[in-house]
Amino acid sequence: MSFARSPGRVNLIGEHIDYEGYSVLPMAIRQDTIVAIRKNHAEKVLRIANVNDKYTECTYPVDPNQEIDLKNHKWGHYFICGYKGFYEFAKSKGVDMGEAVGLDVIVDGTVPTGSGLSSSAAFVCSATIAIMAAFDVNFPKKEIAQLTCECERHIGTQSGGMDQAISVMAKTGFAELIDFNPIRATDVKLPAGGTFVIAHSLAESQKAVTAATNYNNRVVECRLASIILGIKLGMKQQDAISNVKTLSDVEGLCVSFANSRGSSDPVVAVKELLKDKPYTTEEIKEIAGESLQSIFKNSPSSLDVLKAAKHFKLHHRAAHVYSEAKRVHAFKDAVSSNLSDEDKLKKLGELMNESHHSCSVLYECSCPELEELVETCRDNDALGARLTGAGWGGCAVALVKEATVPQFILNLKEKFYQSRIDKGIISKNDLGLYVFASKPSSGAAIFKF
Ligand code: NG1
Ligand code: MG
Repeated sequence: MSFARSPGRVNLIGEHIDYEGYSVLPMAIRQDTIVAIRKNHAEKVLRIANVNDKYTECTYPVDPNQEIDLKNHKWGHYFICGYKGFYEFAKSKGVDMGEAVGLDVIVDGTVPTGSGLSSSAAFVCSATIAIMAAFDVNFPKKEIAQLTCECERHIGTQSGGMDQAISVMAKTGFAELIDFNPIRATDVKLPAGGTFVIAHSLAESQKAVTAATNYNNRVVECRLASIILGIKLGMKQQDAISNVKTLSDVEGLCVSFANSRGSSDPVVAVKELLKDKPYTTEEIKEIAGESLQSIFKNSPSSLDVLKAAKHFKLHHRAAHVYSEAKRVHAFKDAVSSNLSDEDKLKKLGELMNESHHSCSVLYECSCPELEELVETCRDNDALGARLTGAGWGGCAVALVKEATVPQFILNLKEKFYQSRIDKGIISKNDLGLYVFASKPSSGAAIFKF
């Protein structure tokens, strides 16, 4: 029997930019998902049970090439993401896995679901690591971070790699600056005297179900913005369509075109080159010289986005991504500057507030409950507050002076949660699950018996 655990995370800054190739700055939380696993040679089936009987037992065939039924979402699908991804990776490494065997699996978890704290990545990572343990295979942490990110894409979201990277590579006491291509983690020691408080807006965001209009829609919009920027910065249409995948891919062009335009700042390029009003499908086709269906022909989940979209807010989305990428570095620079701890915390709070504004106004991934919660945090002396994770519901994170944390939490209970308790939305006894202070915790681990 083997056990694996992997934690959820809170993203401190850098929202919706990992899939555009930009660095982000999350920390692991203590809440985690635990997977117990053993081989079952008698039955050729994957049997996945949960300690919480809200999640009924799921069974799947042992075939690692099985398709996941995305139209019919089940919690066990996340285990299969890990299973498929593990086999693909093992194959690419030349590991001979022999004939597939049955697995008995039990899952237990404390990461709140649909809350922007990455319960999905905690599950996918612990599942993948448990499978590695069951088959006595091991890979370095960096490779597991890359592999688990690819695993989670089997659920149909075009995820960046932040959640899996932090869940696998976190260290107690540190937030991590995560860079991509290739994945790297740099320890970030947060200034003394500040604490991050996580608070749930009580709006649940079911990302696997709303992908076409929310998460994947933004990924598609960013790709379209990059193609058009590439063309406007002098690339041939076909080159841009074939070679430009993300907004970070075109940032370099802004530098080489700086001479003629006087600025290499991509935020300025967006202002000058992308119109403020939304683009229609026809307008984009005109600029790109190719239909959107044809540009995305190899990506079924992007085609779903095109079916659901009326227009594309390219200016706003790109302006968010480039400005948010700068804020991540400003956050890291403030932490390592020679400012006093108090001034550092003030600066971090300001950057968090700016990040929230950008998520809310430019990226439109907030919701009324999150707006109210963030506002309540600021009214109660948070140094800064913002939505965290994908948004459209889920949690906010607030930076609070350590000495005032208990009072801050009491105020949130009174001003935000009490009316929800009165309406029966949550029970008073569960409040501790919805609002809590969090310290940077440790990453994934395996226990074998
Ligand atoms: P959450 O909030 O855990 O669903 C998602 C993505 C991240 C990142 C954030 C937005 C997955 C697994 N995670 O996180 O990669 O893009 O949104 O910053 O899709
Ligand atoms: Mg998730």
